[in-house]
Amino acid sequence: MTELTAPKSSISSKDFANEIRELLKYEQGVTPEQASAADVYVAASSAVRRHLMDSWMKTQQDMVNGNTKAVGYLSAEFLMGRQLRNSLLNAGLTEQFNEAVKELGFDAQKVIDAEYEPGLGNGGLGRLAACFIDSLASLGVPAFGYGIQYKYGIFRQEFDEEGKQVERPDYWLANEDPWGHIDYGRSQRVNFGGEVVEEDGKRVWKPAWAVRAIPVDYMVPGYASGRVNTLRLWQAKSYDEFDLLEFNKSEYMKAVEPQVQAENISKILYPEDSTQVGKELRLEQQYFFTSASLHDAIRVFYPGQDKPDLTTFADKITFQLNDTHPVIGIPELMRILIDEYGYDWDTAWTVTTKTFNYTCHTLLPEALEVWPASLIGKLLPRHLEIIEKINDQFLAELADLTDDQDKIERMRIVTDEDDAKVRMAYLATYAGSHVNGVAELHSQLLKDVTLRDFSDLFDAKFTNVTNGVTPRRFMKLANPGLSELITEGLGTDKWLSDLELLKGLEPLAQDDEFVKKFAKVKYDNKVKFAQFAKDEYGFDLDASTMFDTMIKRLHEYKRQALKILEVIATYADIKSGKVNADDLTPRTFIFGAKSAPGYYMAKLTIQLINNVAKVINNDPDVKGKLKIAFPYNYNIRVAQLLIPATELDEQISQAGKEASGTSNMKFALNGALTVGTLDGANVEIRARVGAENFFLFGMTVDEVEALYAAGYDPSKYYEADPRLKAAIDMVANGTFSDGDAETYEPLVTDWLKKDWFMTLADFTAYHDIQSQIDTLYADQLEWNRKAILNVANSGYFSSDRSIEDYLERIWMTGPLDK
Ligand code: 26W
Repeated sequence: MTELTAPKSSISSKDFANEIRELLKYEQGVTPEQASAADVYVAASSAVRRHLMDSWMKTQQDMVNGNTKAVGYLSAEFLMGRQLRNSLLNAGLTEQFNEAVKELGFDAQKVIDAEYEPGLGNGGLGRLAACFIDSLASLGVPAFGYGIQYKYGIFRQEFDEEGKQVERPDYWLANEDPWGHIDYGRSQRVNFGGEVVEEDGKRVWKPAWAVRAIPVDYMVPGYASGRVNTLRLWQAKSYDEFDLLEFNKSEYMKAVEPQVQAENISKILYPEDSTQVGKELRLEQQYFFTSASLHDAIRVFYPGQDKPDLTTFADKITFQLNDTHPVIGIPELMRILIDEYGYDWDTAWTVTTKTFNYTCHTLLPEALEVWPASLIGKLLPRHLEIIEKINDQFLAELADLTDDQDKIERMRIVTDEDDAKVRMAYLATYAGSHVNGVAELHSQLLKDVTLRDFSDLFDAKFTNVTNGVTPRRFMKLANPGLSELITEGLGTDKWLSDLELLKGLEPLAQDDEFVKKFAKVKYDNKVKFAQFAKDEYGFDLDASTMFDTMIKRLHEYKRQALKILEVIATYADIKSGKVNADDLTPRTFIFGAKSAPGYYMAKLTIQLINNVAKVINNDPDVKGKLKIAFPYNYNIRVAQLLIPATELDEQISQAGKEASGTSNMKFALNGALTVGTLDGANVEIRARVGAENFFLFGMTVDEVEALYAAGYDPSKYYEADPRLKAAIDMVANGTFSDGDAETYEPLVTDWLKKDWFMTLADFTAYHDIQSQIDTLYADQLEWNRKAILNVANSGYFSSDRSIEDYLERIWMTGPLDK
């Protein structure tokens, strides 16, 4: 007997259909006959919100009235993905929805597809925030996600005739957003600029301008917890709608200028990933949402109190700083406590340090934010004073802890130079109670390298929380076939809220019948993806070939170049007759990647992949053997279709560069095998699924270090491996640029002269592992056994487990009472 515990609302499909009809009539003013799929999407979404309303209100009340400390997840990015299916799942309304829309004469998928995906994040960091708020709600922990409701999310990517990336604005709010509830009454004032003056012995900030932060609330329904939390995203609005003095015909544009300026703050998500963007507007965004969120928390937890006792603030809510982007919240809370509520410095410091914790998501020094003190002084003069005072206090503390003057200098939060800089990661590390990395290796490297001086002196602050992903979206919704098979295999669906139960699948890897069913699910997912790729992109994909996927932001350290060079080398082998195409496992290489708009090398790599695709896909010599598919505008929706269809997952970053990775977890949980380096969470995945079920290759962190130290010369590798040489020569000689040798010259020169991420040094090892992959793939039963073992042993990588680790190691709180 299969035990089913998934939430199921008691409402009938008929009644649900009637609710949709009502909403169509009274909200949209259309009959079901007149309605479009988009209308039905809006009405159905509103209906689901209504069903969640009681739980949401009760959760808010219990949170404020109870004594369980809440969590505030401060993040500049929340990459949520589409909401309707997820909300239906958690509200227990999936079946009713499917029936109801049918009854209304609509195709369920068309209704789902009417939702435009909110892309309010760049990649891993933003998606992690989305997984975390899902898990917090599912565990019944009272929590707020706090961020920005950008009007334009991550750009919509297109490819032009030449295969170059073109960025288009992502105006995701062009149509009605039934999920976001604007709450004008709970807006906050956020001040900027001006000066600080001395009044009655006090420092008083006289700001020059202000914007109104208006909260837009999104429900975050938990799975099977009965709890609904809030994602509160702030929208910037001007206070001065019109400056009427300016308002005559010729000055019309000028009249709306202040409004335009204020509203620019929440206009656009910076499309940068892992690089510093020292832009004034970005600092404005960071201050805007952290200031509004801190004030909001005071409003929520001390309702109606003019003189709240904020010494208890850290018992009400703990704030997690998702990377350095919200770190300006530290001096802001100091300022609020001292200037707005009259606390002394030491009391304010005690409260502030207890309130904040910091997660670092990178190892690239260029991604650790640093702001010119002059810029902070201009935008936030009072905050600069506070930061300087924190720095002074820190230096005094350090002087007590060590005699090493060089170390003290290296650790300064505010650098000692003419054009002084503020190091946000250092500020967070000093002021926060805990600092964590996002995978074991990453947390170790933070201690050994990036924040070494700090870990020497404040070791107790440092901890690790390995990332995780939500099984609701990335298994149940993305892979219904596998989910059903797992439930059948385990005899329960409880694994969706207790993912370690997947371990129970282990014996089934030896059961040939089960393995065949598993293989069938994978094959069906491939067919489904191929159909999607046909409809959406016009690709002709062959589901009988191996689906070999690399999806992630385009970055040199992630080494998409390694993958494409290996594909080119194989192509060259076939063309030159060295390899008989019939001896190779036919593969479809699938890429998905956006590049930061200003990242030249990354964009050139995209162009190269597209043009290699053009050549290879049109060459009859390799037809049916090699194919490249590069769907543009990779996003959560594409991920949900592609991950379940993938057999081989590429996680091939240079060791010591990828903080964690999270798609690696999604792939393992969906039964793909990984080819990867010992980097980020790959290390932990391999340890759990077993070395024999993971294709490991490449240098380790120590080997990378040693090679740098010895003096790295990439050209040696080029000379030593004829396949590598052939591949690079092909790029250099214009094979993929209509004979033009100039096009990829910057890439070729970089590979041969610099190759900072040692693509060439790992090339041969990467090739050598390919024949092992082919051999195993030839034995489908064995391949799928290993894939099942990956699923069975990846339960640890649930974001529920990550959140439990945060609760225990950092937040020191837990679920609300039932
Ligand atoms: C200042 C510009 C900027 C913007 C974004 C710098 C850095 C970032 C992020 C920290 C980049 C990011 O998304 N990091 C990724 O975080 C994931 C979640 O922890 C990890 O799995 C990835 O390894 C890491 O690259």
